[in-house]
Amino acid sequence: MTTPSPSDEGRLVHLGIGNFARAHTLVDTQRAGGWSVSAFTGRTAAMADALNAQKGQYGLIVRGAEGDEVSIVDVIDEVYPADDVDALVRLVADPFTAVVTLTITEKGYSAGTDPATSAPARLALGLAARREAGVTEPIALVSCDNLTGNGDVLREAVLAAADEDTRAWFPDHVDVISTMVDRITPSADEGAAALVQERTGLVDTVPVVTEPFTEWVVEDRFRGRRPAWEKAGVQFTDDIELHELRKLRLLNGAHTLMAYAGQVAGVERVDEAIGHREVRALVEQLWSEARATLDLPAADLDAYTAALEERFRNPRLADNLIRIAADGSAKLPVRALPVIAELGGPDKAPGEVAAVAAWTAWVTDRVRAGDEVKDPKADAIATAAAIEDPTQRVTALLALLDVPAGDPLAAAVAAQERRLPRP
Ligand code: CS2
Repeated sequence: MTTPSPSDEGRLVHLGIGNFARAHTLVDTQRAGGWSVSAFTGRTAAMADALNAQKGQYGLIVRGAEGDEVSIVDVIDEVYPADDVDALVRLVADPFTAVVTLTITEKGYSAGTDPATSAPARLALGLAARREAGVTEPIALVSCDNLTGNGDVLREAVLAAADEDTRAWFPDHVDVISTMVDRITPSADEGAAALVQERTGLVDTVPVVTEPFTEWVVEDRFRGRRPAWEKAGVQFTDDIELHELRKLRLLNGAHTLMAYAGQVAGVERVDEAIGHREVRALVEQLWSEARATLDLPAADLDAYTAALEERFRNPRLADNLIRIAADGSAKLPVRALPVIAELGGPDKAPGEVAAVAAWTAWVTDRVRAGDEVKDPKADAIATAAAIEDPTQRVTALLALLDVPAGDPLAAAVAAQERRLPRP
């Protein structure tokens, strides 16, 4: 019997190869075995050169509260810069490719229909080529970003950019899968490369640092091939929405609150923010509100938030709040605003209002200090944050979250801004 080649089951194409995918999705794909990965970069094309120079290998440092486990991940065949549209089209059209996973961040789904700037639009071109090539096996597009119904959002974004023939062909040939992904992955610290080399011998310019916890819940409706992710502990479900909402509202919601309220209060890292008495009280408040929107037993929610608190307190992970603070205009409408609406307005959700107020206060501080705000709407944020009158300033900032003028949220946010803990 001949040994099968390590990658004879199929090819997975990954879009957006940042730290998160390399700590999560690709690790599970390696554990599943039998698949090769062709990846495309997100923002930084330099990642393609760095990983190709290392033959796709990189060091993974799993940083627990007690110590580090270091291993080499070796599942990537080749990495292309995001703008290599020809390569993406060729790979998606190839029948050996059966799965595309995406970690393109929240803003990637509203990037429009121009393939030069939009990953969903590039995928639409790839699918058109697959249709023209006559490939019959369904391909699965698997969204791994922090959005409610991320598969539905992806489907809309791809179809908006697709030609008419591809739109008609799509339902029979493409599965769009929602998933909930979870693994806190900070930016690698300065000592990470030396640690990887010392423990594994690999000279690695792009190591990944992550936490021990990892979770991936995937909608169970692939018609074509997929990696045997269950071998890596991935859970398949028919009810993805509850998993998504629980994680978005409890983990990501608390993250967003801490990112802004923590920095406004003068701390820099997640473990410091959760250890700050007043910031922690705000997190508790936000959790009690978010929990009221989740149809899950109290004991499950208690266990979930207790585990979250322990993860946030990991003193060795050094997760910087500035990482989580990026792209607030794309995150707050997913993490905080739906809870405020579902609970019946700002009066009913002071913890969620605090998350929004911490954002308006934080961007205002940054803009006025001349510091960068990383956000797809950075220019509009700078203009709004410069407005002198507090009510007008808050109203203009909230408009960037699609909150209409006159909404009671503006007054609640302006009042809450004044109550935020300061150094
Ligand atoms: C964070 C997430 O950047 C953010 O906004 O909330 O990256 C978070 O660390 C992951 O979703 C954890 O799974």
